[in-house]
Amino acid sequence: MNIPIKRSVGLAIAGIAAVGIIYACAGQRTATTNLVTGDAASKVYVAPGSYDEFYAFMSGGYSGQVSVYGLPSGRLLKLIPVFSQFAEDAYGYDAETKPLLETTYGFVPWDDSHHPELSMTDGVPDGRWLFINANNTPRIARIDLTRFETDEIIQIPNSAGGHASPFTTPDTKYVVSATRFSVPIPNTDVAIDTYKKNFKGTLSFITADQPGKMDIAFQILMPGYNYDLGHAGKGPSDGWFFFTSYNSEQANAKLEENASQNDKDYIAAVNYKRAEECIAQGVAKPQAAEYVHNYFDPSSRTAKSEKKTSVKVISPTDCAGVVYYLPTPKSPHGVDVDPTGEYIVAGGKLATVIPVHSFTKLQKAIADKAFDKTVDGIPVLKYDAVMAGEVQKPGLGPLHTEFDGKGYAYTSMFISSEVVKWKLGTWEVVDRIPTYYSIGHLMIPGGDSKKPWGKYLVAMNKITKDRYLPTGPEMAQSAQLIDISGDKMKLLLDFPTIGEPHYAQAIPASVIKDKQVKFHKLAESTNPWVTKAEADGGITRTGKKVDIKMIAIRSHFAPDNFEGVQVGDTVNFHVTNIEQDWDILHGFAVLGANTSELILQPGETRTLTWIPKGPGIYPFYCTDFCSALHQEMQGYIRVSPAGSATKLMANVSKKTQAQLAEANKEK
Ligand code: RUQ
Ligand code: CUA
Repeated sequence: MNIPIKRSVGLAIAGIAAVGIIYACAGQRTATTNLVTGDAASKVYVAPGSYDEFYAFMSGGYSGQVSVYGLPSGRLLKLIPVFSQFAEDAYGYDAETKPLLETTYGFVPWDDSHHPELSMTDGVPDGRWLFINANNTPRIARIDLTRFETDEIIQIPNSAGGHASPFTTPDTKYVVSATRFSVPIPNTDVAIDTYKKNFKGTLSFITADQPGKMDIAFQILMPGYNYDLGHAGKGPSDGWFFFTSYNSEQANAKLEENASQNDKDYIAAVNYKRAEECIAQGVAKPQAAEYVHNYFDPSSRTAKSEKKTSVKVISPTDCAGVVYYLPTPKSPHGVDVDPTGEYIVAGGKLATVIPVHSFTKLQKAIADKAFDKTVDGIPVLKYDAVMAGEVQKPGLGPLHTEFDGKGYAYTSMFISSEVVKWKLGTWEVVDRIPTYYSIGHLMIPGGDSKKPWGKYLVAMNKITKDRYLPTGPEMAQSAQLIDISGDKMKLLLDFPTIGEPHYAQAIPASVIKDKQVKFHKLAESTNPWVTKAEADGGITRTGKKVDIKMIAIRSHFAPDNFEGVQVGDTVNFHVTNIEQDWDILHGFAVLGANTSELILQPGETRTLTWIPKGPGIYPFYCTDFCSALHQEMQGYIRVSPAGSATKLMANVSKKTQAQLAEANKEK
């Protein structure tokens, strides 16, 4: 096996030999290059003017966003702002999108997003929406894939870390979020060393298939472990959800050591249809819990934030059969269900095997009551009774598994930096390929669904080191495209990524590309501040608030001169781009603004709020090179001292000051 990196056995972590990696140095580059076979370049070459075959959606990790790449080229197509402010298009800065970032902790302009998940119909990605989780302030966002925009964000109450999220059910009825950190529920002031007594976990099921109405359907109260990842069942296991947990030791300090003691932790197998029955029978107790739901209405293109006050919580002790624990070796991380829905594959970070559970056996074990014990009302099934098989000697540090739909599974090996291909049913390793370096997630388009498009695999690597021209102490994270169409995996391409992509999903371009909105119909805009025609703009004063309505079109603003603003005023520029043509955007920026510019899609209205600091003349201009006369697209606003006699003026064509005053009166 030609692995161009040297390995040396490193220190032992919790009794498992970890492997330290010495990264390839320049002298070894030839070996690396040899891994790329002769036709690799032609396989990733997408000629200028041609389209890629797949859209790939990568999480931004600590950037809080989603980035969209074309595959196989690895070209970056777009960055979709989700949980973090994004000055490039005013997301989270302008009045229209700011409410999306509201939480019960106030305005939170950042998060850590790990797992993009496409909506599905009958277990197959359908390209309607993309969901993504926020890890730090637990939330789930829904992105509309006709516009590539964040439309909705729901906060998860009774949760302290939204990591196992937002995996979807095969019909997208629910997306889920499990708390990574257990905390007192409801959260309250207790001594940390009362962990075992007071700390609990929750698994949340969130209704996801009705735009504008995402909500917490119910939560299941769980033992105080750490919940890590999840995946829905499908086919025969449809109606079930599987979540990994670690720290079944319930340690509250030095988890590195103290949460690695037990030989096995658990996968929680949740029968959510059973949960629905219990709710129908009134078993769930409504609990006071504050959280917010934020929705960007596509017709006004304005977001609103609303507060919610209660959730339904089920305790497994009151709803028998809702949760079972499957013992799983050594702090499992990923849990993935194969396309047939029979096999549940765990990634045991510190395990020496890849354990696979059988759904058929799980059903039988429940019927036979093959239990070891019960934890907080949750029966723990016998390992041997549910085990389908173990992949022996797969490598070190198995994390995540995806499937090609042809009977093979591909598992990322963090410690030994490789992808391992193995056969479902026989559990034999059939191929392996090194990654550069320290792979986390891997992704096959549709690779966690019923119908994978098993042509490519993308490895998402944590460490980049020498793969690109150096850029100081921090290097970009790196993805690698691997051809999995044949028996042997073939490395095709490296491409740098933004933030830290944890997981990604991809879908054939044909599913999405022809459904794109090209512009927003001005006639249908319900934005309260829309200006639909050139002559309809103006300036109005309400106390110390001044509202300016104006249009942008190639190559001017109208009105483009304003007077009558005073120091101490708050000025809202409500700018409408009245273009009705694809990809014709305008921007708006004003001297001395303490916020980002606006970027206006054709047919939309956005608002920049500006508080002038002193008297003078302030220019504003279009920031998007929209036309030959883009540099002429400008205007002035005059600011006078407080109490000045300067009259309100907007140079609206043919509108007199008297008419303006009259229009003002009507308001
Ligand atoms: S994970 S640490 Cu998806 Cu492997 Cu977030
Ligand atoms: Cu409009 Cu430049």
